Amino acid sequence: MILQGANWLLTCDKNNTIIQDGGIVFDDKIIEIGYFSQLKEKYPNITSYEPKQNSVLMPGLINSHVHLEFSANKTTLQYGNFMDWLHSVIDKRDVLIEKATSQYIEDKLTQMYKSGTTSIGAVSSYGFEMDACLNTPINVVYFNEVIGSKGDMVDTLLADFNARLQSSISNKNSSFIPAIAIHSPYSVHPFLLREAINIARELKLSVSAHFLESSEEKEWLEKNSGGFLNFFKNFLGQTTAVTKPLEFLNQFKHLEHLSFTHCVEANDEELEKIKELNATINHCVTSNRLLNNTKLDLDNVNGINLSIGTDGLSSNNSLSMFDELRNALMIHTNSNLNGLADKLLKAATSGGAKALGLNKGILEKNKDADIILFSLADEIEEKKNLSTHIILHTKEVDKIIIGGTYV
Ligand code: MCF
Ligand code: FE
Repeated sequence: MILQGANWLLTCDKNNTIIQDGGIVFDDKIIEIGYFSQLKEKYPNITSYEPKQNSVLMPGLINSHVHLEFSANKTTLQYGNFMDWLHSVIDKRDVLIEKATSQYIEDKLTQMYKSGTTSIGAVSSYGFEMDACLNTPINVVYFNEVIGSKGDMVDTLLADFNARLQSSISNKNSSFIPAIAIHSPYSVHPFLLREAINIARELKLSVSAHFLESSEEKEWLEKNSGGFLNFFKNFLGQTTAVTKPLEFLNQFKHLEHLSFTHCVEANDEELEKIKELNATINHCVTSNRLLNNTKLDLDNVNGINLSIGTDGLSSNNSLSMFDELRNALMIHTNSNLNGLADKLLKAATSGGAKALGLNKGILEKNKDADIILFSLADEIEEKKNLSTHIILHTKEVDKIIIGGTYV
């Protein structure tokens, strides 16, 4: 059992409770939080670390949506237009995937925990990054992706998906949790969708899907026209979309941990459905900007759980959650700054935990002890600025605790 103190303890609970000169007692789970001095009296015989000046304790960050297999991209893929990006991914994915060796991905994961991330939702297209995910101390919810819209390919694709899923299930442990990703409404045949979701229900797996990321996707699904028409005609010989947006959402009933990534083009009815499904929106603001998509209207998603994802290095220049949070803080210019910063930290912790189905993301009794500790350069004059300054100034953290162990 350990007592760790800090000047500022952010619980990231629903009231955004902050304890000044706080402390946390933990083993693999959190045992108690409170004032450091009181905890020190109550637990006089355990190892304890005094609060350092301007130190902050908070839950480890949860990156709810990342594609590690595309980590080798830096200047290869095209940004600035969604269709150009998609074409470039299809053109270059083999090259990129070959470059991203297990060691390369493990190094990225190391950078991720050094910058405060203790859990991720990793979308796996091929299963090539599984070893790296098994070797990292980061908790990984491993989303085996199902993709393919052509009717005559569904049996092969389902068999391939099942093989990857089974392989991840055989490696399951307390920090490697198999899950299912549906690529998107435009790219997954209704049969594959139904099968994959049935498996998720049966095995109680978390599910995630990209949803209404671009205006081109929306136009294709609603009107069978726009930038996607040529794409589908040329690559797959299809001239109509395999589903409508609401039809797609309606397949996701009775799943406990469900998230939709992007949703920037979702209308009120679709957002209402997402809410009814008790699903989370994975917000990936940098990816949306780089692929020329619009930004999520945060005022419109009230009542829907929000989480933060970096997406992959296929649509970002960083996998650091603090970099992502800084971008989110800068892009959402309509929101009140300090209120937005509070909301973002909650989305990056408890919001992500709900999306992935983890008992983490809040500093409270009985949650897993996934905690980060770092120090601000100077004193906080106004408590209401705390989240803003954390987001602005934090690049790496000083201590990372995952499941009660210092990493
Ligand atoms: O979230 C971004 C943009 N939207 C869709 N897909 C991806 C993203 N980053 C990587 N991907 C992957 C996806 O998982 O790109 C591949 C899929 O396996 C090809 S999409 C035709
Ligand atoms: Fe993605």
